[in-house]
Amino acid sequence: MVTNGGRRPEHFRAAVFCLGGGGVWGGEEVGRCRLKFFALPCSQLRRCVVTVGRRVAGVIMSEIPTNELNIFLDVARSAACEAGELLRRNFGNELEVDSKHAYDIKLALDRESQALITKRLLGAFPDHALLGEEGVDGPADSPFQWIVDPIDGTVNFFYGIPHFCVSIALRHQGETLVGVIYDPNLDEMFAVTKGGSPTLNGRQIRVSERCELADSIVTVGFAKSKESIDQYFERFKQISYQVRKTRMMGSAALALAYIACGRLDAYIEEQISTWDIAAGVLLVEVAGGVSRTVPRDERGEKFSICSSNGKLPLEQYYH
Ligand code: 2AM
Ligand code: CA
Repeated sequence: MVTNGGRRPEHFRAAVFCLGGGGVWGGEEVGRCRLKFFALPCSQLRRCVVTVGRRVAGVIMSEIPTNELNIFLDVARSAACEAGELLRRNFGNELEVDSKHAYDIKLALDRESQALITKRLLGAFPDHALLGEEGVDGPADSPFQWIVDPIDGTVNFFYGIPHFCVSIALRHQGETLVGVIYDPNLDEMFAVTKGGSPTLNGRQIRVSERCELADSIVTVGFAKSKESIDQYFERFKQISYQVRKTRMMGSAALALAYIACGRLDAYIEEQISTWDIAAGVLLVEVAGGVSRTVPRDERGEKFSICSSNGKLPLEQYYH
């Protein structure tokens, strides 16, 4: 990616500095400028600064090589599998409840699952950061950040409904590069890397082809405050008139995974957390769909979302 702050590239002569140094590797024409890239070990070739005289004219972000993404993906997959196994073993057992609110439950197992995932991910990548539903870990200034939901669908889990999952994503400087969603009940592993092929248990998946609302199945979710339930009910009524069926299944991550593989056509939710949707949004995007997210808090952790196969006329639900 090359940015030049809106200036027309033919108006300046550029020099490129690669953070970390190295020899010349190649170049690229941008307008009339020839930008030089530098040969560096792949792990260092992240960011080049383009300068004109003393001014920074732009930044070149390099792609993280596929083999490196696949290493991240493998570690994420095995951490999700291990956490899924922990959930499967505990499903149906007497559970220790950490806290109960009017609309939500937190289990000791949420924390245990996140601790296990953290150990695996930061054990493999100690310089990475981690943001999970149950807290943060690792160096806060790391450009790499794992986004973890150790149980998505905790209420389902607690009530013995076998529809919950583990969701893990990796972001690099805010861009999601890797996502896995593992459903331990069905032993279904959804996995994706940016620019790769999204898969379900190793087989390539794609969003549905349905383009009429009347043919579609849309899953919806409500935020847990009274105000938002009251407000959202009207929209729920409206969409129910338009589509074949609505569903409320209780796991945002699985809703997105199901869109990515064509089981569902859209998902609309008023307020959802970043760890619920980080992996799923990448899955949907790479599988051919689209997701509109609108921030709902200042910390950037809560969003409204309208995600679909990209073929349905859902603009009115873009919040
Ligand atoms: P959880 O099971 O990880 O808590 C249910 O519609 C979805 O909403 C689930 O993915 C659930 O995630 C999520 N959810 C639960 N509590 C929430 C909250 N307070 N705000 C936003 N989303 C929440
Ligand atoms: Ca959770």
